[in-house]
Amino acid sequence: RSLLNLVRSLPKAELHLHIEGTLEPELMIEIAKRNGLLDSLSFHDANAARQAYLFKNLQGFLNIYYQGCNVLQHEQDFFDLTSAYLERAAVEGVIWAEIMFDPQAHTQRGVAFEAVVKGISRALTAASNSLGIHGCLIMNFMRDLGADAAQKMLDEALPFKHLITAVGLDSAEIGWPPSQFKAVYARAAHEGFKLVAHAGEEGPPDNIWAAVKDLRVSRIDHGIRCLEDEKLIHHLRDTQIPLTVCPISNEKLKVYEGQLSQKLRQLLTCNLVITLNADDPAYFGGYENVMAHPLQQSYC
Ligand code: ES4
Ligand code: ZN
Repeated sequence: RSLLNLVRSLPKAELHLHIEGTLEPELMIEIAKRNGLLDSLSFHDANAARQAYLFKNLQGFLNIYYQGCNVLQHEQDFFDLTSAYLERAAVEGVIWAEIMFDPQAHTQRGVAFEAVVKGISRALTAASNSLGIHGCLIMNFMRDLGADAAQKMLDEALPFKHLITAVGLDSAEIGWPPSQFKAVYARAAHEGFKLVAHAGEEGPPDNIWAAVKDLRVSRIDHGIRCLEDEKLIHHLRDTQIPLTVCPISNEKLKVYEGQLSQKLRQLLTCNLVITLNADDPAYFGGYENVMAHPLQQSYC
């Protein structure tokens, strides 16, 4: 227990967190009310929402996650969402947070790109001044909207380039191999963005190879299925490309068979660079306080 407290008190970095995945039901309801959207929610109190958060797979989660996104309409909504997360993370000892967001989930519904990026970024600046938590933004392309839509989003992002550090790739993985996004990643690199991508979460190890070789990412989000490919393990070890692992998310989305604790131990014994992260804590639980989770306690 004292080790647990020690870990809690340590300064931590969060490297894989979807800001839309931190939208707690209470705030979702509050924002829905002020935007006149309460009737659009399939639940009317926070407990009912949490009970609906039982997922069979990644797609089952994504459907509920994008539905939750629909209440976010104005810059103030994105500001409030991000401020609430940063306050909570600061209390849990996070001093550096790389915040992912899905612009297309909002621009598709007619929300201005500017409202999204300015709301999130203004909250981060405010928290840097008041809470001592710092960080940066990672803008994700949604894989299942395809490469042309990704190119359009990159165009929209260019005027706000100074506010965004990296691009990433998320949403459904199966059926959307990274190679399709080679051109948009090359352009993003040319524009000065750092590159990351979700790969090997639900999809096969080949997606990790493609993210590394075709997209030229410097970090893999999830990447846990590298364990099925020995050559890939050696490559990740030799290049020290980090994996931002999200054990609670993997458990809640049942992304693979077998024991998760076993998988984490394997990643460590292969001498891979891995970090522990929250992913979508409003839906999966966890936040940065992952050490409080029984799964992680076995590592203390
Ligand atoms: C996500 Cl867990 C996960 N996987 C892929 N895309 C995502 N977007 C938000 N959470
Ligand atoms: Zn993720």
